Amino acid sequence: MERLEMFCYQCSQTARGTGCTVKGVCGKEPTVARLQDNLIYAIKGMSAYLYHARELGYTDTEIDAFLEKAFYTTFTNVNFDAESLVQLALEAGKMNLKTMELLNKAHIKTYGEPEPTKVQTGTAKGRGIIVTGHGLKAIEELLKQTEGTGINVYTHSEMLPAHGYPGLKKYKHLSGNLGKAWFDQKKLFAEYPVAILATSNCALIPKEEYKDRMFTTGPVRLPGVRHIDGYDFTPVIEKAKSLPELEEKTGDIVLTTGFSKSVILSLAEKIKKLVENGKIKHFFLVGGCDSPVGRGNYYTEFVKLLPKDTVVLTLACGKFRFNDLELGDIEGIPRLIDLGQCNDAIVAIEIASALAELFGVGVNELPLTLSLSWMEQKAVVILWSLLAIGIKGIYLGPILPAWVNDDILKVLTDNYDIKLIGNPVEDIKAMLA
Ligand code: SF3
Repeated sequence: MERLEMFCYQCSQTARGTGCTVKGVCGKEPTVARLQDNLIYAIKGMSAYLYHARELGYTDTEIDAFLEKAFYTTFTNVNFDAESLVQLALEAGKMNLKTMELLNKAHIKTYGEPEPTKVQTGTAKGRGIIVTGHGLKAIEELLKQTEGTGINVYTHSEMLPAHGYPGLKKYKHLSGNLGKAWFDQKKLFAEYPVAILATSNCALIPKEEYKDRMFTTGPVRLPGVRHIDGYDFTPVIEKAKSLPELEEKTGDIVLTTGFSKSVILSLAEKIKKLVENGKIKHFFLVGGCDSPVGRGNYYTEFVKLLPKDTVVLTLACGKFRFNDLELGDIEGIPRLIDLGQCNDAIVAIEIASALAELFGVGVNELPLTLSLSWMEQKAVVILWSLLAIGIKGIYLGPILPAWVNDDILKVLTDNYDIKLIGNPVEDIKAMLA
């Protein structure tokens, strides 16, 4: 049967709509199509943060209106103007700052402000549930419902920061963390015979061997996996009870998470003195969405090679490349500071602004370099948030997203001094220079 394909209004031929990269087949300027893709990724990322804020009762009509406008703009036949699509991406970045602020407020009002917390890796004796994704509301409900059942709840990947929130860490059966960034799921979930709950994006289609003990909630759906609407996790708990107990096997690594804005700002005067005395030479923000492709181990090497008089702020799952390293401290200031999930980029921005004020300089004049990994829709919108507030000289890696062509890269490098990661030794030399 003949099928109606997507129709391109520019060249009157069937086309892929956005994402066309073949100049001459679809007459639409590829850069415009790529900028539309960029905008779609940005609003997807923002929507995810907004979704989690709404779960906790926080909404904002200005953000809703922007999403509507931006999404409409990605029609194939409504905006052919590259310049205005770049402006819209910047607007998306600004609106994402508002969205991340809203989510940060929702998290803090609901669970308290995070506090530095040691998180054990490995397993405790007993039955268990692993929770992956970004949904704090889902893990909270699960913790409530598993209290007193003897089931241990483990975090995975972006759920690690849950351990820092007073309203979540009060549950003693929030046992620890298993695994690293999102893409180790297949190996990790096959290894531990426990129930699994996926709460947000970055869930992978499961292997047969653990499909029957995996559950999704919220926006996540996986083929053959039972979905839970709302927050009644009885089926997850019943499944966990039917599975064998795990043995106590304490991991060698203890992670630390939960550095909030207040914690860092309470140390601001001390940090200022250490900088003035030359004991802290430079700050790095290293993090973002980790990727299994490209040179992800660049970030491990990078952090290992940093001089001992430097401090690393981190967030999102990119930190699993190096958050098991013992970096020590500089007169009580930890050299590795985990600020939380990717949406906590807003905390990093607020800290950088506060430090800039303290030193009486602009953020770009601080001894601070941002080196971000990206892979995900959320990383795209966070990048535009940083560009929207005028941050320059960001290093990006491990690979460029597919929608960046030479023209877009030129805009990013000319206007924002974006650099691509290279060799960690050379990069560190250049950053410190
Ligand atoms: Fe990104 Fe999935 Fe890890 Fe939230 S969104 S960080 S990859």
